[in-house]
Amino acid sequence: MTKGQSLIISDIADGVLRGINNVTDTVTSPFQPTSIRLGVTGLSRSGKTVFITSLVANLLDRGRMPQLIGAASGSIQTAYLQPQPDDTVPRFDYEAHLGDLTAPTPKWPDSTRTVSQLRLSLKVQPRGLIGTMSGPRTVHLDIVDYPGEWLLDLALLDKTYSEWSADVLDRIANRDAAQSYLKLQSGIDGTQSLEEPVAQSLAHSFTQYLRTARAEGFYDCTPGRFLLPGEMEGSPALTFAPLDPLDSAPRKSLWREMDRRFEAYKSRIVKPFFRDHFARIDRQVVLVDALGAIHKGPQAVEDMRHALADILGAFKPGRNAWLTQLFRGKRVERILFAATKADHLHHRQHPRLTAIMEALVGDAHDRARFAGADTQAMSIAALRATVEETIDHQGQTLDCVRGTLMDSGKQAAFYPGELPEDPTHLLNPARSGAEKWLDADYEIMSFAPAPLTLKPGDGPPHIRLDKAAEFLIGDRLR
Ligand SMILES: Nc1nc2c(ncn2[C@@H]2O[C@H](COP(=O)(O)OP(=O)(O)OP(=O)(O)O)[C@@H](O)[C@H]2O)c(=O)[nH]1
Ligand SMILES: [Mg+2]
Repeated sequence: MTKGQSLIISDIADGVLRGINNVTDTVTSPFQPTSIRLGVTGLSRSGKTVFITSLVANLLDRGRMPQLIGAASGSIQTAYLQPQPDDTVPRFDYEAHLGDLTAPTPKWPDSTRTVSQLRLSLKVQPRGLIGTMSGPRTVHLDIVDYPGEWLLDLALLDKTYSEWSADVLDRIANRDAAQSYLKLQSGIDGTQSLEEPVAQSLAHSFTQYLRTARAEGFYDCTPGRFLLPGEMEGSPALTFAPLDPLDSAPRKSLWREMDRRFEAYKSRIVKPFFRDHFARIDRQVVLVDALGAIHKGPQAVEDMRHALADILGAFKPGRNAWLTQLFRGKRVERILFAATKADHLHHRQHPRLTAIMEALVGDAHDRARFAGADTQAMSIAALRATVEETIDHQGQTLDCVRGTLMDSGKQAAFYPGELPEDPTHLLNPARSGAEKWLDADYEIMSFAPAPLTLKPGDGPPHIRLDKAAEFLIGDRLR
């Protein structure tokens, strides 16, 4: 059998398995437990870990969830954590993250670099006549945390190594951060036979470039696993880099081996992620640190808009034949785009942030809708670290937020600047390549989480987490 044939057969097998899962998913009576799989994603530092931790804490103790109808009406009777059902997926370390956030000197949780999962089960007593007759039912909520960068890798599936290399080299040609890699690459003859140290130094230098690019605010930093290697670090499937395309290269040459490793990355890393995690998601929240990008400047905003469009492309069955096969008969039903860390802004500015969020995902929004998903944009803070304060400053009143600064540990009131009412005032300069915002500077401070004293029955303070939960899963909890 040729390589091509075996690939096709494994692809069909994926599709068949998916089909079988669908059948078991849908044949559930109202009396059996149902499960919802909620995907939580976003680019690195967008707020995934804090979101999940606070969501779970606020579902366990629902005193601050009035907008979650099932909580306000009392339909949700109890909620409890359970061992998660997927034996090979790391458990989301809820207790450690909550411990960080609720310690006497609270701190933000550490960065997480891989996929993880948590099961929260809720006992729900449906309202109304039929509901009361049927008694309480159990809803298992499986929350899956995965890096948004991994969705960007979907685009690699459509490309050969040669096409990918040409694209990447073209895109990074004028970036300062890439010059050292480009110089190294241009001195390499891909037809030479493979020497592992050469492959490693190329991969190392390319990864260095990706890291710098990420820090500078570029979001098109694929292959995603280069930045978040997890347990794959150092493996051949992560030891490749783009080389100038060649018409032909001899067997055992560096170029041929890079080609082979690129294909291995696709089949051994990208596809299993989509098959085992992505294709099973029912509801999805995409977290976006829009304020962070605005603070970095127009180029970061434009780049984030592109990355979001690519991320959301993954939710459109039909874009990729292999994914369509995998999704057969199933789709992500609801997608929430949430601008996180809204506690950096006085609530008066939240509608503006939401409008920017809506405009940022504009293209992506339509694409997802096209696939039949319900979508919504919102501004939220999963963990509120500030209080609002209006101060007089040189005869002007300023709507500020007050919190503990990360750097100094001191309390300070802070005015972040005024977001424009019309989001195009931000997005247009970004799109047309402006280097700086013309009429304003948007500051952003890093606030430490505030020490908490929680009343019994209350979860941690947040902004609109209940509304987000209602949109995502509320219909199943009434
Ligand atoms: N003020 C405020 N800051 C937040 C909030 N959520 C997240 N942050 C900040 O954003 C940082 C990143 O949050 P995480 O939840 O760790 O983000 P993540 O997406 O899990 O990050 P990675 O695991 O590195 O991909 C935190 O360390 C906080 O500084 C929030 O609701 N309010
Ligand atoms: Mg995280």
